[in-house]
Amino acid sequence: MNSQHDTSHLRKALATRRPLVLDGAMGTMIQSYHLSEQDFRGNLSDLTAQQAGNNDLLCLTQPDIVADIHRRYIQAGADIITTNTFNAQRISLADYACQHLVRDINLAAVRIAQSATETAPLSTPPFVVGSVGPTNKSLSMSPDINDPSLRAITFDQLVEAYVEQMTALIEGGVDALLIETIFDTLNAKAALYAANQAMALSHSVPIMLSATVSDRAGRLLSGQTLEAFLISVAHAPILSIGLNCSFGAQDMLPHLRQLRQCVDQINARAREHIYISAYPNAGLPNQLGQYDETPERMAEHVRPFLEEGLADIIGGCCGTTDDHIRSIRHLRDNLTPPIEPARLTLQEPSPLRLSGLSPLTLTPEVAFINVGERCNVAGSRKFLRLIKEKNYDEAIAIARQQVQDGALALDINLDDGLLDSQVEMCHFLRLLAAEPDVFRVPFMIDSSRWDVIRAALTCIQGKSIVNSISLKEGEDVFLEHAREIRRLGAAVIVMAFDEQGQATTYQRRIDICQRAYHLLTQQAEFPPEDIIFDPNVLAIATGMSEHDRYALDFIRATAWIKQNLPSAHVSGGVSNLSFSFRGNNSLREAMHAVFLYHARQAGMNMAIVNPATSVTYADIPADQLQIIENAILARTPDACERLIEFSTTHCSSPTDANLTPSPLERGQEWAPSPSVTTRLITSLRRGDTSSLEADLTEALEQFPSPVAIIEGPLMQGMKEVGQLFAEGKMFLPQVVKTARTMKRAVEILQPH
Ligand code: THG
Repeated sequence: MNSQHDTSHLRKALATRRPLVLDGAMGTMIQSYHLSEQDFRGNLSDLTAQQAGNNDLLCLTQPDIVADIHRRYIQAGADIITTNTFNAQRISLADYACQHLVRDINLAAVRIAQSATETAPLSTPPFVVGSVGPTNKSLSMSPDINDPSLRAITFDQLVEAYVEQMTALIEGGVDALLIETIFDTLNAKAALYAANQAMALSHSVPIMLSATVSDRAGRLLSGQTLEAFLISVAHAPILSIGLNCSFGAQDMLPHLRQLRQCVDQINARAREHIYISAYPNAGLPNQLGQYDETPERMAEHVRPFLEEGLADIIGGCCGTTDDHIRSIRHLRDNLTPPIEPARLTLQEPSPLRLSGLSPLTLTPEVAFINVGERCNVAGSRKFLRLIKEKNYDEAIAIARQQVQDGALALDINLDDGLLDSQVEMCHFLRLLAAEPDVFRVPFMIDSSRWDVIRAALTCIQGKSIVNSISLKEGEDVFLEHAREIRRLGAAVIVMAFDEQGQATTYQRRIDICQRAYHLLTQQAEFPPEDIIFDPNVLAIATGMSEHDRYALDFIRATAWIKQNLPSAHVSGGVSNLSFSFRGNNSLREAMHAVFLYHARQAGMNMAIVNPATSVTYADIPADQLQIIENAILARTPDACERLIEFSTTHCSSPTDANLTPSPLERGQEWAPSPSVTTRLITSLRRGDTSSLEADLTEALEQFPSPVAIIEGPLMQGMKEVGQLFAEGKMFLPQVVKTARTMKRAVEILQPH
């Protein structure tokens, strides 16, 4: 190990609570040397592409300039300097035909930074952190507005590129990796996955993360809120998290306050403290795209970061120079740190935290998560047909409707013998990534195939739930899958299933869950709050008396799990319970309501359900309730027979036979019909193309010309969108959807 520090040194330095000063921008400083194309190229004459602007290449061709910049930052008072490697991975370097230089650049960059620290005036040399940028490709966003499912790169390709870079940085001897300017959480998750691999190849170093927010609402470009982002990356052992770039310090302040709150919540229950970093730009860009806030003004804007105890690491990004860092250092040295707030420590267990674009935390307030079941080719004939017909618009509409009906998460299952499940899963997830009103909730990846599960996790920026793993194939496979799920940052459902088969009795259910719990928490270091047990909801009233106690035993097992396996949760697929009564929806829904009522009392806090159901426990007529309750709780030996009898006399009409009419089939509620102009504006704002055809046809009759429609309601809609975006009330993926909708509208009008 070449590092001049023990890897815990950085953590110790942060624990003193005196904020550490990070350096400023590399790019701004390089520009001040006015280098020519030839200077960039140096003596590397075999390079064919244009190299001007390939800043990282200077580690090889102009090492003295890079060293000079580091020295200037150290002299200005930086406690931490950053290697000149922001783009030094093969994906970004491909633009300069320099992929073959990745390792050399990174090794040279660390060497240069380390040699610069030797000139430091202090007794403790500054820390050297390895800069890892986001690359110029996004894993969550399509490069083509016409094809939202397209991706310029895959997760595994990005991981491979990062492993190459990070391995060189770590072998070179950096004190930490700084994964910075994160604009897409999925890219960051790939970086974390790669860091884990790179460290296994050499040794561990702390990981620092820094995201960049791109709108006033404080979301990442890929649409996540800061809290959702934090949840998506919290599976990795991170030393610090923070913000860089984005706006100037002044505009960063509210986002930093928000981040502080989220991090404090996590720190309250964490073993290892997560620190916060902030290195803003030198103000907002001027008309020429330059950042020109003076060092003094920037320091004034940074002052509240320190006074309010918002940041533990503080430095500069675009536009900052050694003078800015000197000002910030001066500020730090002359400020008495705020009285340490009574650090929040909470005894209660950590909650389950999930995310889509928004966070979802299972707290006493959100005591129960209902997961929509309808995007399941095995559980909905309609969904299967739509996928087979490649009618993805309507398949997505099923997802959207469930969220509108109140589903807090969505189960997605594409396991079917006639489908290429992995391809379909990834395609569907990538399409959903462009649907912010769907993707705001977390997903549950439902598959019995490991390859499908793993592939799905590499397509989602949020923190998902894997549905499911089990001990079916023994402990080794179980643990291997659990560890990979952890590295990919998901929670997990464990089915009560082992080498002997599915657990159907109370005793087998609890034995398997206990065994799985111990394996996961003791051998895979799986956090118990990320484990969700499913003790098997099986059909009752099948005519076989062995099945009579299935529901009761599920409920009893639930109570046992909640009492004996701390922090773990319980879920189940509720609609399984009533399979014997297919075709009799009203009875099925009543059974589900009764089952949920009792299972929730026993501690079940998640369930896969049809979110459109309107039947509640209290609505069920007393006589019917008693019959159903007797069967579910196995109160009398003939309770299930009674229920079957009751179902034959109270069968719903045969038209009910094709099962749960989804709210979609019941028709969209567009109730008191607004004017066509209002409808078009609403469609644009929502990015909803479903009623465009009809509305535009109507508009063509009312407006003098198609152009008038474009210049009237459509432009009006776009204007509103621009306004909402400027106010931070809409975020980028929503705006992209709007643009697609506008494009579609113009296409419809084209022939006219
Ligand atoms: N545990 C876990 N995951 C699961 C289940 C579980 N995933 C799948 C399933 N069970 C839960 N999902 C459903 C979805 C639909 C139905 C049942 C369970 C259902 N569908 C109608 C039927 O088959 O009668 C079909 C209706 C239609 O075609 O529209 O009942 O237990 N972890």
